[in-house]
Amino acid sequence: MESEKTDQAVLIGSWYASYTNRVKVALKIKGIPYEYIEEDTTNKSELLLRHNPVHKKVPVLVHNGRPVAESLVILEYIDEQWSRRPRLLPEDPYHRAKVRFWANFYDEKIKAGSYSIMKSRGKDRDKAVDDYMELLKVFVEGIQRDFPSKSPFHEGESLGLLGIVVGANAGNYEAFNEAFGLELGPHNSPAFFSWVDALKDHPVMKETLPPHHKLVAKLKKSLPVS
Ligand SMILES: N[C@@H](CCC(=O)N[C@@H](CS)C(=O)NCC(=O)O)C(=O)O
Repeated sequence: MESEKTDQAVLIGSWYASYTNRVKVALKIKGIPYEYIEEDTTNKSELLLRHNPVHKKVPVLVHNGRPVAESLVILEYIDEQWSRRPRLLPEDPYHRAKVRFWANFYDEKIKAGSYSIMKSRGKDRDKAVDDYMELLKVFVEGIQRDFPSKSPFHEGESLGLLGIVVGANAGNYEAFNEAFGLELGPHNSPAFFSWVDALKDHPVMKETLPPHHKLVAKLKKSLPVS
């Protein structure tokens, strides 16, 4: 259903959060005008708490006054609500299921793995990096197995849901390396980082990813105290 003349989309988010940036990319890909409200997650607003009382997290998309929370849910909502625009999910139900599966794997395992790296030091850090590489291997092999002939990161000419999820997060890997003294890159997983390098060069992704130095400074603040 599209009633664009009366549509009002408001995104509550945080500039550094890839969860927020994936929603920004989806709205831009779909060409949906939106108002953006920056949230300070260290001092949560009444607006955020009212619209996401369960998780109290960004992002929240408020569409015509009605809130939708959880970024993957929001991406699917955007795709269904503005269905005539470039699709974010494939037409084929099996491929849709596989895209959802790998997007969930990315959030539950790979993003969680990067938090483990951020929180650890010394030998624990080395172990966290090894575990992270193992997860990337599982991801790469799974994608290659499930999508042997077609990239799951694009839908036609546009970025698809999985491309948005991976690009908005791993597209920051150079800032992650600089902030945490790491050297993650193509030598670890040529396939994964070649996908990421292509995704972060997409014009919409490029204009949406946070500025490198600003993100490095923000990430450094999350370093554990030794
Ligand atoms: N599963 C959620 C995760 C969102 C999330 O973790 N948001 C962070 C920003 S990086 C947040 O709001 N953190 C504030 C907090 O945890 O209190 C989603 O996909 O939207």
